[in-house]
Amino acid sequence: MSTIERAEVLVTSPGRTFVTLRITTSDGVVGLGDATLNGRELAVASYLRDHLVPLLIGRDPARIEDTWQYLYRGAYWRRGPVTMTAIAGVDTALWDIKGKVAGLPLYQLLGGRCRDGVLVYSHASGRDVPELLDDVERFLSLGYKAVRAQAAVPGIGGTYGIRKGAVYEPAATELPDEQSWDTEAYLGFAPRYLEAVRERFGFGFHLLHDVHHRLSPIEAARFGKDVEPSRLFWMEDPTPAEDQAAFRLIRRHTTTPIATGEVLTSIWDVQQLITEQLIDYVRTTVVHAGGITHLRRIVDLAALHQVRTGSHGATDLSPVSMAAAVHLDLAVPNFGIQEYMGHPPEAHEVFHGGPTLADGMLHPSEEPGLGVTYDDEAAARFPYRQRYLPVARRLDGSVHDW
Ligand code: GCO
Ligand code: MG
Repeated sequence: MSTIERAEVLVTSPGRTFVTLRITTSDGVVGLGDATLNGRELAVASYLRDHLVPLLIGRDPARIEDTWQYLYRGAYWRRGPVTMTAIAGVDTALWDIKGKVAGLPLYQLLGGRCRDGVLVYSHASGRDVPELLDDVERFLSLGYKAVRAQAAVPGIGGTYGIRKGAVYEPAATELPDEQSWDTEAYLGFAPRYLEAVRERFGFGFHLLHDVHHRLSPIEAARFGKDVEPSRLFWMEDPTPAEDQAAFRLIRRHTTTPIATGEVLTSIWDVQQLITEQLIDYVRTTVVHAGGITHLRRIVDLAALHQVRTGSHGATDLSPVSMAAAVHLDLAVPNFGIQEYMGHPPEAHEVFHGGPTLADGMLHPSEEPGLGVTYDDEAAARFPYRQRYLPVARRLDGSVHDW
């Protein structure tokens, strides 16, 4: 029997930080799993290195479900981003190994293709409306069929989702950047620029918008009603995601589709959202929701209730996660859309291979497993740098959801 011989926790910061678990079997097969938790990444590195790696050595790499149950139930302490991201790293690496042993790309092990390619959306942003419109034009001319639009709210310093350099990275400072927030200013401004996007470019593509947990349920209801004429593909995280029952109120008032779940980590955290049909798209991911084994369970529950997938795919999900996401997206019947922001060029010096983009769709690698390799020499050129996500304060100085 082949056994797990080595499990290494690799931390590197090529443009931004990634935590990767690399498992090597006694037969010399190597599997990769992403275990990145932006701004709290070393907690996962320690969870893996100090608590999970000793449990993995000597185990049968083929027993993916059993390993998942062993690590989850065996911890006694349930759920939560650190635990679920660490388990995801192990689970993804074991699926990579299984694909390599079978000589098949991962999507074949998950049931094979359900579609020709994976529809993605990318991020257009601007410091003002003209800059946003230019950015939307850029993505449409690149062939994207779906674009998320965010513009900085005038008069408040800095907000989420606005790209500064070539690639958006919110965890950019050594200590958390303090940004300000004004709900009324946002509610007056955001619906107008979404209208401006539709006026200029029409309705022949999907338009998305991320509210980033900033509104109360009744404010989110007002926002959803207000943007109905712009026919959004979705409004994302209209209110903090952990309050599942709050989505009932939003639902009662608007037909704007709702997506949530990028910060949620288990089937229990999305159960009410899905079974009560309070959302249209579930944004849980391979990396933060316990790996392929657990995310597949969430996706199946969602399918029963006509909820589709719309997995998080920001720059903080490594190329390993993105590859895993695309294999799963290709193979599940209730796929909706995949977020895809790309990565800084340095990240591609460390991670080679992975999905390719053509006509607004991602296509997985046909290599066995995930199809991504890790370059140790390149990684050594990008030592770990600590960076934090920002925090937001209301105009009166009190802390708001970032
Ligand atoms: C998105 C997200 C991100 C997050 C980021 C936090 O929808 O893409 O909201 O951009 O802010 O992943 O690290
Ligand atoms: Mg988001």
